[in-house]
Amino acid sequence: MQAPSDDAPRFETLFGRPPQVRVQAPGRVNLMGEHTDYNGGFVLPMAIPQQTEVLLAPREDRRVRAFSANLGARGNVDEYELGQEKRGRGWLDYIQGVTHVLRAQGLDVGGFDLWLHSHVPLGSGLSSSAALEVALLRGLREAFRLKLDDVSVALLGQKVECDFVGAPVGVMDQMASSLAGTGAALFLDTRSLQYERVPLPTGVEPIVINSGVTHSHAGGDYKVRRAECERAAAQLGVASLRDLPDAELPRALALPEPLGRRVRHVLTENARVLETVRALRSGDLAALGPLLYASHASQRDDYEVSVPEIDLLVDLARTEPGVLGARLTGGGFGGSVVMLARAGKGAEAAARIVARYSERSAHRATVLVPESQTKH
Ligand code: GAF
Repeated sequence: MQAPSDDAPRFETLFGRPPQVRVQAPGRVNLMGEHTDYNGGFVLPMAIPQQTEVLLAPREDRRVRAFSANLGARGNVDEYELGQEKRGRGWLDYIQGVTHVLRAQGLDVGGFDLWLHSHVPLGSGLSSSAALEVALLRGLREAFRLKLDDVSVALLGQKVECDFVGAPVGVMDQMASSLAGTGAALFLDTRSLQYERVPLPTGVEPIVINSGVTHSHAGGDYKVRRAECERAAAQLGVASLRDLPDAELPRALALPEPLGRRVRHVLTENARVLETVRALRSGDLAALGPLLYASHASQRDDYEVSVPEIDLLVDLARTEPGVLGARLTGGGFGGSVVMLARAGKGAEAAARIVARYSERSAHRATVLVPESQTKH
């Protein structure tokens, strides 16, 4: 797990007093189950070692003063008054969103000075925004003794996105950041919120490579996909695609393009999560690769959320004998690829893939996992 950087002295220089609370929350990588969460389906994320750090100190007044270390020399302390949160201030929206939703739940907090430092690359499909929301909610829980369990923290983080930032996301990322670890996947039923931790078999290790192509879920494409699923569900007479039996797929495929393909992705992806959980539990390594590649093909062809750079990384994975399989992870339209490799083979395979990617792409890919390859 990433060691905390020493931001406390910088907090003190900036705000004139030491921080009282210091917490972190991780980004996530999803092994299987993409675009299933807002359809009430299954997901299988893990935490990544990269975290977002929050340092804060409560104030006597109702002012919030926030600084992002990621903005470096360009960054200022941005401020607002509690109760006067207004959307449209860039990264500060995530902070304003947290205090806004807490108040809406009757959980009022006082003012505070805040230092943020994300080691999760922004726009990489690895949930830097969920890590920020969960880290800040953890920090405020500690500083103001809020009675919130980890599931409530995740649900509030999702509300920040949906109700304030304007990104109608599912609950996977915040649940992963709040509840998952790096050694086991979190098998989550997003409808009931029941979850189980499924350890990776000893013979397998994950690889996570950021393509360098960034995305934003407050942008149009993610919303369009979600709306397509809702339209398909309505036309098929179910409240959510989770309620559609597999036997109904032919009826879905008769819907106007592209709705049938969107439904096919969601139904087959849910099945792939269940199958991946079975393979992980039974140590059936041979089954994992085909599942990952099938998920990628489904995201690329049926759900249409991939981009050429991501497809290139997945193709390069196929040339590595130590790599079992690969797929786009996260919301798509850029972002990162997750691979499963034979234990001990990941670092070298990832380095070769990134080197060959750089020969064929204008973007710079970086290896986030295994962590020994990580550059902060
Ligand atoms: C993004 C969203 F935030 C998640 O809720 C999920 O829908 C994911 O895209 C796609 O699986 O990360």
